[in-house]
Amino acid sequence: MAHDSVARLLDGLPSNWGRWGSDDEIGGLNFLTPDEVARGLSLIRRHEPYALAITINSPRGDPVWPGRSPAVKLMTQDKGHYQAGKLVPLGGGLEYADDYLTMFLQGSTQFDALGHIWYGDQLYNGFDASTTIGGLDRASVLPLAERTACGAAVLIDMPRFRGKAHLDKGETFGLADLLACAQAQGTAIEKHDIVLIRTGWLTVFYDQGPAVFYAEPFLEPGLTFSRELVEWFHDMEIPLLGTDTIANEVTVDPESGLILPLHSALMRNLGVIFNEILWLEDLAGACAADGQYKFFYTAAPLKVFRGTGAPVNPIAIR
Ligand code: UVW
Repeated sequence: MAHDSVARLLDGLPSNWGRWGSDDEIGGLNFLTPDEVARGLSLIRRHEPYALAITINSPRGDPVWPGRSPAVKLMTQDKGHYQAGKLVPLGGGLEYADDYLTMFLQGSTQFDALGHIWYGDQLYNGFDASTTIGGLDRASVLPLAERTACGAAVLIDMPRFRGKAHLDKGETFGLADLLACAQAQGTAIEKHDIVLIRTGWLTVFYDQGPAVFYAEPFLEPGLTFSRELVEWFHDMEIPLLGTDTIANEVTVDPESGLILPLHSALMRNLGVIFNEILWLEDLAGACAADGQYKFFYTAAPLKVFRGTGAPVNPIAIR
């Protein structure tokens, strides 16, 4: 079924525009009330924290969406400057190293701002797309950073369910697969759960290299669009979706032929927060070892004024 536009594909599906007022810029984070933070904290059993970000400027490279470039980190001063006589120590003999980083705000583990994508000239909550010009005046990453995301989370480990190390290029799964995987794990997905999905795809980047990861056509595995899936996210009031892929969904939806339709259906229309490029391997190993796939999740992206997204190092505590 080919669709000529995402607007037609999503016609009649639920929206959360206006649900939290006409000025709302944080969407699903509204679901993460103090009660939800308490529910998340009650899931901590072993007091084991897991850092869920990948390394920025890794010697093995930075996985980024095609067209974006990896982070560039440059030293502005180090011991060499003192050795070469370019710098003198501060009073008392203090020397120091400094550096700076240039990167796409979406170029690592990050939160997408709700205004990051749009169609039909309207962003999340109906904000006009012209408010993105020169920087996001509405639905930028800053309100997400100020609010923070803390709550109960569930990990869905799709490759472990399918008996493989990682999903393959372009391999898909839908709502029925998510639910079947959760059932096989013995995990109940509850209303307001933060949903993290492992595909194992980032291991292809790090273990097999960028040439394999980016081989044409670039096609990440991932979640596929269906009306039932969007309705489920809406009914379950899922605040945040996180995965270990660059775009949180299969690159090209096989049914409609559209690129990234869930960005529109979930992020723009429902206000579901997207946390992308997560490192889930260690967390998944721990979950598999004791069969506990629920935990406390906490994250706050960097406070970037008018940013379309921002790096984040979320922490899962089991
Ligand atoms: C795009 O915007 C294309 O991707 P992402 O949401 O993964 O940053």
